[in-house]
Amino acid sequence: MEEFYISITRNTRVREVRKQLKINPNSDFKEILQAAGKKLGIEAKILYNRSGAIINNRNDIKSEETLYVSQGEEFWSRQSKSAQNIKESRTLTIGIIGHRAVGKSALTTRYIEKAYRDNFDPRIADTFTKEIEIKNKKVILNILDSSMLDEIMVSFSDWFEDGEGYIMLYSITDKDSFESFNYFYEHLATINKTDVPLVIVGNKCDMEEQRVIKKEDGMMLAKSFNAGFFEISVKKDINVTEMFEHLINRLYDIKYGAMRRENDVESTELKCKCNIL
Ligand SMILES: Nc1nc2c(ncn2[C@@H]2O[C@H](COP(=O)(O)OP(=O)(O)OP(=O)(O)O)[C@@H](O)[C@H]2O)c(=O)[nH]1
Ligand SMILES: [Mg+2]
Repeated sequence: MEEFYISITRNTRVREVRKQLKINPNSDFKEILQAAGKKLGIEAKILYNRSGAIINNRNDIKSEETLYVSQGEEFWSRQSKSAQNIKESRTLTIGIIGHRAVGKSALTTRYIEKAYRDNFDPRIADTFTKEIEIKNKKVILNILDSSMLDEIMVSFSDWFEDGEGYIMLYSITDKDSFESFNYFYEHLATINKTDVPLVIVGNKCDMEEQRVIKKEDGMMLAKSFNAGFFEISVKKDINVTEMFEHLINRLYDIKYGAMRRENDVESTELKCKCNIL
């Protein structure tokens, strides 16, 4: 049996972001249950599938499915509303899409941990969470870090559909990473996600001497996708915060604010400090 991934989420009526869990060929059911609980920060006792059936055998777990992790309570849809501990917090979920080695995980780490790791550490797809403050309100930000080392299906699985906005990341030093965007955009269309806030981002602008994608080409592409545009360097921490703030504020306004949705192309006017490096 080969390893595969499933999505897991807490067993609540309020929809929460799903996390990826790798199922190893040799792990038994108890280990899977423990790993699921650890990942969600709870003590896992029961696994339910989407229709509320209890899964208690490793062989009944299917690749790519979503399982609900319970601490002993009934499947969420069978609970009475009053029995539920509904905690409404504001959440925003951003997916990062991009070709292999463009810096998706480095970008996630830079934003979540304010750190940069220079080693190439191909990571599996995963969800990262950080509490931020917008307009004096606490907001839970989820970042879905996809990985091109996984099957393409993992990146566009159920889990990835939780994105409410997406960063499409390429490297200014890698032509393939730029050209793959049409393909990614088509995939976004298949999950009905082209009408959400998008931002096209050219990373590694500290490597000016190895640039193969002109800034104008990035801007043009962003315009054609009706998306925002930034050039950044995760390594040198250039424009990373600005880019996230731009996307987060747009998402927040659409989801929680009264502001009408506007085209995003004005962000192209943002100066990229990379050019003067
Ligand atoms: N010079 C430079 N290198 C960077 C920058 N951002 C990331 N890198 C390097 O690029 C390599 C790939 O970064 P990752 O974050 O692992 O790439 P990824 O997109 O997550 O790759 P996969 O998970 O394999 O799809 C690493 O060696 C990073 O250190 C940057 O802004 N400048
Ligand atoms: Mg990665």
